[in-house]
Amino acid sequence: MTNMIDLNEQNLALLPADIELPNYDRSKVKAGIVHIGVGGFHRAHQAMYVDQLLKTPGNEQWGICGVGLLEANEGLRDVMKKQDCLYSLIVRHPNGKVENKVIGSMIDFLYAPENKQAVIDKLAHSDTKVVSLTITEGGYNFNPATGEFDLTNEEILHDINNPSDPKTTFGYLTAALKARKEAGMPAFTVQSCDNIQHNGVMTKKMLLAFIDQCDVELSAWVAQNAAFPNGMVDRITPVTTPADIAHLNDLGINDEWPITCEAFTQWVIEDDFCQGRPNWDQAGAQFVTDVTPFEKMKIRLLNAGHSVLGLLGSIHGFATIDESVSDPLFAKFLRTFMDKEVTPLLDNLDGIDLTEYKDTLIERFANPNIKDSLARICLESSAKLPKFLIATVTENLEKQDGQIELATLVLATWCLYSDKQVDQNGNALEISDQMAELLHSTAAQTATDKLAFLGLTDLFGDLRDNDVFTQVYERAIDSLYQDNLNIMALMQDTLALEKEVV
Ligand code: CS2
Repeated sequence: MTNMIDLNEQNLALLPADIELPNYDRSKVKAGIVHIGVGGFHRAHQAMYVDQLLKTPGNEQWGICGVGLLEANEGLRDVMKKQDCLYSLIVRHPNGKVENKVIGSMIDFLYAPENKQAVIDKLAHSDTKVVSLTITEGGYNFNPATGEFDLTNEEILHDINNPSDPKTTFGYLTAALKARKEAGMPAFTVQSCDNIQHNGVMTKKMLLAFIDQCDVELSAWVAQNAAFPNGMVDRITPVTTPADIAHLNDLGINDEWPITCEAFTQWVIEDDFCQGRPNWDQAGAQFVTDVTPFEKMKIRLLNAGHSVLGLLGSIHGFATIDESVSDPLFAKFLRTFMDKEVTPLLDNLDGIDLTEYKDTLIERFANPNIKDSLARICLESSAKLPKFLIATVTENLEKQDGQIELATLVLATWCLYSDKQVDQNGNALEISDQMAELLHSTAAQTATDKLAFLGLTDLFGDLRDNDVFTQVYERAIDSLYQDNLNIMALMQDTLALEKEVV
């Protein structure tokens, strides 16, 4: 298309009338929030809430400065620079309705590898009141089985020994907090927006464990002065595809990195901030005193549900979540997993109808306009499954009548997936996991030791020693490793084994 308009500050007024624009003066916005990890999710979620808020005068102190710590963020830096940190958010409803917005809440972006000190200075700046994080489940550097900080990680060791040349989030936060303490300034709130239960508590524990290695006095000061609210975040945000860029091109806009997301969005936050906070509730978020029941419900149903479809669907040869859940057997398997293996573990939630929540989840997964790839869902499974799924199996094993058949089939499927790395038709799977090599070499021993995969005790804890579990797991492995695997037949058989809940 000719006459396409490049997305940037100067061109905002030239964009087509049906695009929602940041109708506030961005030059007046200050960065009260520094956000580490500017992935698609942050751009579809928190940055959208802030954008919404900035539309009401009086909130100018709550703009966002994005930070990319990874060398992989170089491309994002270039686009952010070119586009004055503006990007389009394409919101796709299940009925085909599409809303196109330009989000203006990010006012600056720092690419850490090119200037580490600039990032430390920004974090230490007096305007910075909240440092928010989407660094993925793996970024918190805890051992999934023990929940303790992993001091064997090489980058962490590097940061402990080189405080002025950090690589990890912990190194940066520590350098900035130290500078603030020395300058007699207040600390900041560290707000995790990742899918970890008690993400604030976890962030605090990990950060203090790191600082303890460097400066015990600083650690005590941070424990006293910083705040770490827990929160539950939710919005399905698939990976941006060329089709999303083409969609905007068709509207006459040249945006090199738009974000697509579903219409649903939720953010439940514990109101625990040490230096003030944006009134996110005015943009649709919810403040609560205890987020525990919300986060458990979301992680154990939505995120685990994704993993169930992700692993089984990958072996079947499906490519996306909507494709998987539109198969009636997959939908039944998912719903039975939710109803019989997860729901009995969830606390009562005042004002939330769990049946309705699960119905909505299935509808969201089925949204045909959100092509959420199974490759994205299965990405970094080793950091996700211990919290999303293995915790459910462990809790069920502790209960007298807990059911584990379906989740165990998924775990055994993860073994097959890591071992063979192909679907049941022999097509290669795209696997990306920090632990990929170890997962593969361990799973590859299954032929001689059916329980070999469970030897990864950092992930599975002591499940290998639990006879009730290993019996179910071994049966699943036997069926999965048969010639001419038919995963659907196996899912059907497994469903038949699930007992009726009384
Ligand atoms: C997904 C999440 O990464 C995953 O496995 O389950 O990214 C999920 O889409 C979001 O948490 C939705 O809020």
